[in-house]
Amino acid sequence: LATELELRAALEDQRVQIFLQPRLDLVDGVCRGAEALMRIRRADGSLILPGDFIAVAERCGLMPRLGAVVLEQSCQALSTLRRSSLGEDFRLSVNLSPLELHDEALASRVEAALCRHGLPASALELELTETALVDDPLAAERRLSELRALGVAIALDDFGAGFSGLSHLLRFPISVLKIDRSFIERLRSDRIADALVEGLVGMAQRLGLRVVAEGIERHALITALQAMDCDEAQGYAIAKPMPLESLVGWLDSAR
Ligand code: G
Ligand code: G
Ligand code: MN
Ligand code: NA
Repeated sequence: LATELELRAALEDQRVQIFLQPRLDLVDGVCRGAEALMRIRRADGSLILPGDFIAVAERCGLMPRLGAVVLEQSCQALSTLRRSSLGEDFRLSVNLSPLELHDEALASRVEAALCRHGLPASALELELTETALVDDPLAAERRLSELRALGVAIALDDFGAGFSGLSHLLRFPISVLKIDRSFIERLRSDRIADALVEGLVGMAQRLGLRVVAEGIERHALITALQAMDCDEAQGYAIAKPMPLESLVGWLDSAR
Protein backbone atom coordinates (compact mmCIF):
# COMPACT_ATOMS: atom_id res chain seq x y z
CA LEU A 1 0.00 0.00 0.00
CA ALA A 2 1.08 3.56 -0.70
CA THR A 3 1.71 5.81 2.29
CA GLU A 4 0.29 9.31 2.79
CA LEU A 5 3.82 10.67 2.42
CA GLU A 6 4.25 8.93 -0.95
CA LEU A 7 0.93 10.33 -2.17
CA ARG A 8 1.82 13.86 -1.09
CA ALA A 9 5.21 13.56 -2.80
CA ALA A 10 3.54 12.23 -5.99
CA LEU A 11 1.18 15.23 -6.05
CA GLU A 12 4.06 17.58 -5.39
CA ASP A 13 6.27 16.06 -8.13
CA GLN A 14 3.41 15.65 -10.62
CA ARG A 15 3.69 11.88 -10.77
CA VAL A 16 -0.09 11.37 -10.85
CA GLN A 17 -1.07 10.23 -14.32
CA ILE A 18 -4.13 8.99 -16.19
CA PHE A 19 -4.19 5.85 -18.30
CA LEU A 20 -6.95 5.53 -20.89
CA GLN A 21 -8.89 2.35 -21.66
CA PRO A 22 -10.77 2.33 -25.00
CA ARG A 23 -14.54 1.81 -25.16
CA LEU A 24 -15.74 0.20 -28.37
CA ASP A 25 -19.00 1.20 -30.03
CA LEU A 26 -20.59 -2.20 -30.74
CA VAL A 27 -22.71 -0.92 -33.65
CA ASP A 28 -19.70 -0.40 -35.93
CA GLY A 29 -16.71 -1.50 -33.85
CA VAL A 30 -15.26 2.01 -33.73
CA CYS A 31 -13.67 3.44 -30.58
CA ARG A 32 -15.20 6.83 -29.78
CA GLY A 33 -14.36 7.02 -26.12
CA ALA A 34 -12.22 5.82 -23.24
CA GLU A 35 -12.23 5.63 -19.45
CA ALA A 36 -9.58 7.59 -17.54
CA LEU A 37 -7.95 5.50 -14.81
CA MET A 38 -5.58 7.03 -12.30
CA ARG A 39 -2.05 5.72 -11.73
CA ILE A 40 0.82 7.01 -9.64
CA ARG A 41 4.34 6.77 -10.99
CA ARG A 42 7.00 6.06 -8.38
CA ALA A 43 10.29 7.93 -8.59
CA ASP A 44 11.81 4.70 -10.07
CA GLY A 45 9.23 4.74 -12.89
CA SER A 46 7.09 1.82 -11.67
CA LEU A 47 3.32 2.27 -11.31
CA ILE A 48 1.07 2.19 -8.26
CA LEU A 49 -2.45 1.02 -9.13
CA PRO A 50 -5.66 2.40 -7.56
CA GLY A 51 -6.12 -0.74 -5.46
CA ASP A 52 -2.96 0.28 -3.59
CA PHE A 53 -3.66 3.97 -3.04
CA ILE A 54 -7.33 4.97 -3.35
CA ALA A 55 -8.37 3.77 0.10
CA VAL A 56 -5.27 5.44 1.59
CA ALA A 57 -6.00 8.69 -0.27
CA GLU A 58 -9.60 8.65 0.95
CA ARG A 59 -8.52 8.09 4.53
CA CYS A 60 -6.04 10.98 4.55
CA GLY A 61 -8.27 13.36 2.60
CA LEU A 62 -6.17 13.48 -0.56
CA MET A 63 -8.83 12.15 -2.98
CA PRO A 64 -10.18 15.60 -3.90
CA ARG A 65 -6.68 16.77 -4.89
CA LEU A 66 -5.99 13.56 -6.85
CA GLY A 67 -9.42 13.82 -8.47
CA ALA A 68 -8.73 17.40 -9.54
CA VAL A 69 -5.51 16.27 -11.26
CA VAL A 70 -7.41 13.48 -13.05
CA LEU A 71 -10.11 15.92 -14.24
CA GLU A 72 -7.53 18.40 -15.51
CA GLN A 73 -5.48 15.71 -17.32
CA SER A 74 -8.65 14.20 -18.80
CA CYS A 75 -9.71 17.56 -20.26
CA GLN A 76 -6.18 18.09 -21.56
CA ALA A 77 -6.25 14.61 -23.20
CA LEU A 78 -9.71 15.28 -24.64
CA SER A 79 -8.57 18.47 -26.25
CA THR A 80 -5.51 16.68 -27.76
CA LEU A 81 -7.63 13.77 -29.05
CA ARG A 82 -10.34 16.02 -30.47
CA ARG A 83 -7.78 18.14 -32.31
CA SER A 84 -6.25 15.02 -33.93
CA SER A 85 -7.83 13.60 -37.07
CA LEU A 86 -8.96 10.58 -35.06
CA GLY A 87 -11.67 11.76 -32.75
CA GLU A 88 -13.49 15.06 -33.18
CA ASP A 89 -16.32 13.53 -31.15
CA PHE A 90 -14.12 11.58 -28.70
CA ARG A 91 -15.44 11.26 -25.13
CA LEU A 92 -13.77 10.42 -21.85
CA SER A 93 -15.33 9.03 -18.72
CA VAL A 94 -13.81 9.97 -15.38
CA ASN A 95 -14.43 8.19 -12.07
CA LEU A 96 -15.67 10.26 -9.13
CA SER A 97 -15.22 9.17 -5.54
CA PRO A 98 -18.16 9.68 -3.14
CA LEU A 99 -16.36 12.58 -1.47
CA GLU A 100 -15.88 14.40 -4.77
CA LEU A 101 -19.57 14.00 -5.58
CA HIS A 102 -20.41 15.75 -2.34
CA ASP A 103 -18.26 18.77 -3.11
CA GLU A 104 -20.72 21.64 -3.54
CA ALA A 105 -18.39 23.25 -6.07
CA LEU A 106 -18.20 20.11 -8.25
CA ALA A 107 -20.33 21.37 -11.15
CA SER A 108 -18.56 24.72 -11.28
CA ARG A 109 -15.14 23.03 -11.13
CA VAL A 110 -16.13 20.73 -13.99
CA GLU A 111 -17.50 23.65 -15.98
CA ALA A 112 -14.29 25.63 -15.45
CA ALA A 113 -12.11 22.67 -16.53
CA LEU A 114 -14.16 22.16 -19.71
CA CYS A 115 -13.99 25.87 -20.42
CA ARG A 116 -10.21 26.06 -19.90
CA HIS A 117 -9.78 23.44 -22.62
CA GLY A 118 -12.49 24.69 -24.96
CA LEU A 119 -14.55 21.51 -24.60
CA PRO A 120 -18.29 21.00 -24.82
CA ALA A 121 -19.84 19.32 -21.76
CA SER A 122 -20.91 16.41 -23.99
CA ALA A 123 -17.22 15.38 -24.23
CA LEU A 124 -17.24 14.31 -20.59
CA GLU A 125 -18.95 11.53 -18.68
CA LEU A 126 -18.64 11.08 -14.93
CA GLU A 127 -18.76 7.58 -13.41
CA LEU A 128 -20.20 6.98 -9.98
CA THR A 129 -20.80 3.84 -8.02
CA GLU A 130 -24.08 3.38 -6.23
CA THR A 131 -22.24 3.67 -2.92
CA ALA A 132 -21.73 7.37 -3.69
CA LEU A 133 -25.49 7.86 -3.99
CA VAL A 134 -26.77 6.17 -0.87
CA ASP A 135 -25.18 7.98 2.08
CA ASP A 136 -26.71 11.38 1.28
CA PRO A 137 -29.17 10.89 -1.60
CA LEU A 138 -30.59 14.42 -1.40
CA ALA A 139 -27.19 16.04 -1.82
CA ALA A 140 -26.25 13.53 -4.53
CA GLU A 141 -29.45 14.38 -6.40
CA ARG A 142 -28.61 18.08 -6.28
CA ARG A 143 -25.00 17.59 -7.48
CA LEU A 144 -26.06 15.27 -10.31
CA SER A 145 -28.82 17.63 -11.46
CA GLU A 146 -26.27 20.44 -11.65
CA LEU A 147 -23.95 18.26 -13.74
CA ARG A 148 -26.79 17.18 -16.03
CA ALA A 149 -27.80 20.81 -16.47
CA LEU A 150 -24.25 21.47 -17.64
CA GLY A 151 -24.65 18.69 -20.19
CA VAL A 152 -22.22 16.19 -18.65
CA ALA A 153 -23.33 12.53 -18.85
CA ILE A 154 -23.56 10.47 -15.66
CA ALA A 155 -22.69 6.77 -15.69
CA LEU A 156 -23.58 4.28 -12.97
CA ASP A 157 -20.41 2.16 -12.59
CA ASP A 158 -20.16 -1.48 -11.44
CA PHE A 159 -23.91 -1.81 -11.96
CA GLY A 160 -25.36 -4.99 -10.54
CA ALA A 161 -22.53 -5.57 -8.07
CA GLY A 162 -23.19 -4.97 -4.41
CA PHE A 163 -26.50 -3.52 -3.36
CA SER A 164 -27.96 -2.23 -6.59
CA GLY A 165 -31.21 -0.44 -6.19
CA LEU A 166 -33.22 -0.11 -9.35
CA SER A 167 -34.77 2.87 -7.59
CA HIS A 168 -31.52 4.74 -8.25
CA LEU A 169 -32.54 4.81 -11.90
CA LEU A 170 -35.81 6.50 -10.96
CA ARG A 171 -34.33 9.04 -8.66
CA PHE A 172 -31.04 10.13 -10.23
CA PRO A 173 -30.41 11.62 -13.70
CA ILE A 174 -28.34 8.67 -14.98
CA SER A 175 -27.65 8.31 -18.71
CA VAL A 176 -25.23 5.37 -18.90
CA LEU A 177 -25.20 1.95 -17.19
CA LYS A 178 -21.88 0.12 -16.89
CA ILE A 179 -22.60 -3.55 -16.25
CA ASP A 180 -20.17 -4.93 -13.68
CA ARG A 181 -17.55 -7.31 -15.00
CA SER A 182 -18.60 -10.06 -12.58
CA PHE A 183 -21.60 -10.62 -14.91
CA ILE A 184 -19.60 -10.30 -18.10
CA GLU A 185 -16.94 -12.84 -17.10
CA ARG A 186 -19.66 -15.51 -16.72
CA LEU A 187 -21.28 -14.70 -20.05
CA ARG A 188 -21.76 -17.67 -22.43
CA SER A 189 -20.77 -20.14 -19.71
CA ASP A 190 -23.53 -19.42 -17.22
CA ARG A 191 -27.15 -19.20 -18.41
CA ILE A 192 -28.12 -17.03 -15.48
CA ALA A 193 -25.43 -14.47 -16.37
CA ASP A 194 -26.63 -14.55 -20.00
CA ALA A 195 -30.21 -13.88 -18.91
CA LEU A 196 -29.20 -11.14 -16.48
CA VAL A 197 -27.06 -9.25 -18.98
CA GLU A 198 -29.68 -9.56 -21.71
CA GLY A 199 -32.29 -8.35 -19.22
CA LEU A 200 -30.16 -5.40 -18.10
CA VAL A 201 -29.48 -4.37 -21.70
CA GLY A 202 -33.19 -4.54 -22.55
CA MET A 203 -34.15 -2.59 -19.44
CA ALA A 204 -31.54 0.09 -20.16
CA GLN A 205 -32.83 0.45 -23.71
CA ARG A 206 -36.40 0.87 -22.51
CA LEU A 207 -35.16 3.56 -20.13
CA GLY A 208 -33.22 5.34 -22.88
CA LEU A 209 -29.84 4.64 -21.24
CA ARG A 210 -26.65 3.62 -23.00
CA VAL A 211 -25.22 0.31 -21.77
CA VAL A 212 -21.53 -0.47 -21.49
CA ALA A 213 -20.27 -4.00 -20.76
CA GLU A 214 -17.07 -3.96 -18.70
CA GLY A 215 -14.32 -6.54 -18.33
CA ILE A 216 -14.46 -8.17 -21.79
CA GLU A 217 -11.59 -10.64 -21.62
CA ARG A 218 -12.54 -12.87 -24.57
CA HIS A 219 -13.16 -11.78 -28.16
CA ALA A 220 -16.17 -14.10 -28.48
CA LEU A 221 -17.99 -11.95 -25.94
CA ILE A 222 -17.96 -8.96 -28.29
CA THR A 223 -20.18 -10.85 -30.76
CA ALA A 224 -22.42 -12.11 -27.96
CA LEU A 225 -22.92 -8.56 -26.67
CA GLN A 226 -23.59 -7.24 -30.17
CA ALA A 227 -26.31 -9.87 -30.54
CA MET A 228 -27.82 -8.60 -27.28
CA ASP A 229 -27.81 -5.02 -28.63
CA CYS A 230 -25.40 -3.79 -25.96
CA ASP A 231 -24.10 -0.32 -26.95
CA GLU A 232 -20.43 -0.38 -25.92
CA ALA A 233 -17.75 -2.75 -24.63
CA GLN A 234 -14.59 -2.26 -22.62
CA GLY A 235 -12.02 -4.81 -21.48
CA TYR A 236 -8.61 -6.41 -21.86
CA ALA A 237 -9.72 -8.28 -25.03
CA ILE A 238 -10.11 -4.86 -26.68
CA ALA A 239 -7.25 -3.03 -24.98
CA LYS A 240 -5.73 -2.49 -21.56
CA PRO A 241 -5.55 1.00 -20.04
CA MET A 242 -2.63 2.90 -21.62
CA PRO A 243 -1.01 6.36 -21.63
CA LEU A 244 -2.42 8.98 -24.01
CA GLU A 245 0.52 8.67 -26.45
CA SER A 246 -0.13 4.93 -26.81
CA LEU A 247 -3.87 5.49 -27.26
CA VAL A 248 -3.25 7.82 -30.19
CA GLY A 249 -1.21 5.05 -31.88
CA TRP A 250 -3.77 2.40 -30.97
CA LEU A 251 -6.64 4.47 -32.40
CA ASP A 252 -4.64 5.09 -35.55
CA SER A 253 -3.94 1.40 -36.14
CA ALA A 254 -7.48 0.31 -35.17
CA ARG A 255 -9.03 2.64 -37.73
O1 G B 1 -7.33 1.29 -12.83
P1 G B 1 -7.86 0.08 -12.20
O2 G B 1 -8.27 -0.73 -13.32
O3 G B 1 -6.91 -0.65 -11.32
O4 G B 1 -8.98 0.70 -11.27
C1 G B 1 -9.39 0.14 -10.07
C2 G B 1 -10.48 0.98 -9.46
O5 G B 1 -10.01 2.26 -9.09
C3 G B 1 -11.64 1.18 -10.41
O6 G B 1 -12.71 0.47 -9.90
C4 G B 1 -11.91 2.64 -10.39
O7 G B 1 -13.25 2.88 -10.01
C5 G B 1 -10.96 3.24 -9.39
N1 G B 1 -10.35 4.39 -10.01
C6 G B 1 -9.45 4.41 -11.02
N2 G B 1 -9.14 5.68 -11.36
C7 G B 1 -9.87 6.47 -10.56
C8 G B 1 -10.01 7.90 -10.44
O8 G B 1 -9.43 8.70 -11.17
N3 G B 1 -10.85 8.36 -9.48
C9 G B 1 -11.55 7.53 -8.66
N4 G B 1 -12.34 8.05 -7.73
N5 G B 1 -11.46 6.19 -8.76
C10 G B 1 -10.63 5.67 -9.69
O1 G C 1 -14.46 0.03 -11.19
P1 G C 1 -14.10 0.52 -12.55
O2 G C 1 -15.02 -0.08 -13.54
O3 G C 1 -13.98 1.95 -12.71
O4 G C 1 -12.67 -0.07 -12.85
C1 G C 1 -12.16 -0.43 -14.02
C2 G C 1 -11.08 -1.40 -13.60
O5 G C 1 -11.20 -2.60 -14.31
C3 G C 1 -9.70 -0.89 -13.84
O6 G C 1 -8.94 -1.33 -12.76
C4 G C 1 -9.28 -1.65 -15.08
O7 G C 1 -7.88 -1.79 -15.17
C5 G C 1 -9.98 -2.96 -14.87
N1 G C 1 -10.28 -3.68 -16.09
C6 G C 1 -10.54 -3.17 -17.30
N2 G C 1 -10.77 -4.16 -18.19
C7 G C 1 -10.65 -5.31 -17.52
C8 G C 1 -10.79 -6.68 -17.90
O8 G C 1 -11.07 -7.05 -19.05
N3 G C 1 -10.60 -7.60 -16.92
C9 G C 1 -10.30 -7.25 -15.64
N4 G C 1 -10.14 -8.23 -14.75
N5 G C 1 -10.18 -5.98 -15.25
C10 G C 1 -10.34 -5.02 -16.18
MN1 MN D 1 -15.19 3.04 -13.82
NA1 NA E 1 -16.83 -0.77 -13.16
